[in-house]
Amino acid sequence: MYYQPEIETMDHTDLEALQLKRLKESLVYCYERIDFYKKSFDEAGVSPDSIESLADIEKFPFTVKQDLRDHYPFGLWAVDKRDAVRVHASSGTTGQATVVGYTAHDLDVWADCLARDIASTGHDEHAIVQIAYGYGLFTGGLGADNGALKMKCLTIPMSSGNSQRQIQIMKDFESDVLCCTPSYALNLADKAIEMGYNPATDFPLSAGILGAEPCSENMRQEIEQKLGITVHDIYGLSEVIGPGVACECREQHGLHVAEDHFLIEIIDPETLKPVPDGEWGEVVLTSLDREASPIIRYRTRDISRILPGDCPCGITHRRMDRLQGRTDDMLIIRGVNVFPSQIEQVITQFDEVTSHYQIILSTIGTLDHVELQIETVPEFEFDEIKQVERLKKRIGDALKGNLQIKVDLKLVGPLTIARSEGKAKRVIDNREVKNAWEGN
Ligand code: DLL
Repeated sequence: MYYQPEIETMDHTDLEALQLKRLKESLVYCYERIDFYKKSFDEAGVSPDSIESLADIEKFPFTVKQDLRDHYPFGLWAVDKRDAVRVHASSGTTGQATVVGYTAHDLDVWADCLARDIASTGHDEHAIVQIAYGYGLFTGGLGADNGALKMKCLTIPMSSGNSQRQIQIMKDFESDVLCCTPSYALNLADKAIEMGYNPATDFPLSAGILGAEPCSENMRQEIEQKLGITVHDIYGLSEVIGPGVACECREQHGLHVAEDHFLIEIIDPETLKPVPDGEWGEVVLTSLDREASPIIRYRTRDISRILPGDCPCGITHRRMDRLQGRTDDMLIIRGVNVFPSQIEQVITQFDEVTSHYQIILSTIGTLDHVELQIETVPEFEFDEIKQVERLKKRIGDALKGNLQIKVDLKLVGPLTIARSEGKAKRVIDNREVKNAWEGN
C-alpha cells in the first residue's frame, strides 16, 4: 500500500534527477543563509556550483554533532526562530543538547514520510495507531503523531510510560499499530502477560513500527511472538528530521530511505570514502528540502549498508539494512570490537534467559572490567548451583565461539534490571577513564 504512489514508485533514474535538483537548491540555500556552511564550503574550496552529479557531494565537508553543539541553540538554523513553528532537541545527556527547527513545510514533509511508512506496513486511514514514544522535545512521539494524523488514522497519543494503562487502552480501543521503542514494546508485552492476557490472541494489534534503538533479530522475534504482530523497523535522528528517514515495509527486509527528501551515503569511517553498495559503513545524511534546519553530509555514527536490488513491495527508494550499532557504542573487549546488539543476539538464543541485560564497565586496578548481567526467566531455579554454573558456561562458550569475547557473566533474577519506557540503557559505564572505549 502506498501513500504517495507517484513518489514511492518513481523510476529510480527520475528519483536521482529529483535528488540532484533538490541537492543543488539546498546547497545554495545553506550557503546563502547559514554562516557555518558558507565558511566551511569556502574553507574546503567548494561552492554550490561544484555539484554536477550526486557523486559530487563527496567534495563537500561533513557536519558532525559537535558543530550543532557549538552553535547551540539556533546558530545552524536557516530561518529566524520566530518564523519556525516547532523545535525539537536531543536530550543532551552526553553533552550540550542539539536543537533542530521545523517550518510548517518541514512538518508537512515529515508527516508525509511517516504516513508513507504506515502505508508501507499495509495500513490505511482506518488503522488505529497507539503512539507510545515519548512526546515532547524527543522527536518520536510527535513525529509519529504527525504521520498518523496525516494518514487520517485514529491516533492515540499515549506517550511512553504508564504501562498498565497502555495495555488497557490497547485492548479497549482495539489498537492496530503500536509505535514505540522495541524494548518498550517488549515491556508492554510482558506487562500484558502479567495482567493475565495473552496479547498475541486477546488483542487485535497487528503491527509495531518500532525504532530509535538497536534490536537484535531474536528480540524482534520475541516481540512478534508475544504480541502477535509484525515488527517494522523505523530509523531516524533528530539532527536530520526525526523518525521516518527510513522504514521497513511489509516485506520486513531493509528500510526504504525517503530518498526524495534525504540523500544517503555510506562511508568508511576511517578513510571517509564511500563504500560500495552491500558493504557496511557509517551512514551520512544530507537533507534535500529542509527549511529551518537543513543539514549537509551529517555523520550519524550509525553503521548500516545499502541493500542492493529491488524490493517486491514496489517502493523504488533504496533500502538500508537494520543498524548494526553506532561507532561510539562499540566496545573493545580485550582487542575485540563488538556491539551490544551482537551480544544481545547471542544471549537471547538461550531459553533460560530473557532479553533484559546490561553491560557494566568498570575499572579494576588499572584494567577495564566488563560485567554482563542477564535476567533469567521466572521458571529458572537459582537453588540448583550446578544448573546455574552450567548455564553460565554455555552462554560464556557461545560468546567466546561467536564473538571471541570473554566477560564476567552474572545471572540475575526476574525484574532485577530496570525496564525502559523509551530507549533501553544497555551499557553502564563506571570506568574512571572512559575515552579508551569510544570510537573516533
Ligand atoms: O531516536 C528518532 C526516532 C524516534 C527514530 C522514533 C525512530 C523512532 P534521536 O533521539 O536523535 O532520534 O536518536 C537518533 O538513535 O542516530 C541511532 O543511533 C538511533 N536509532 C534511531 N533509530 C534506530 C533504529 C530518534 N531503527 C539515534 N535502530 C540514531 C537502531 C536507531 N538505532
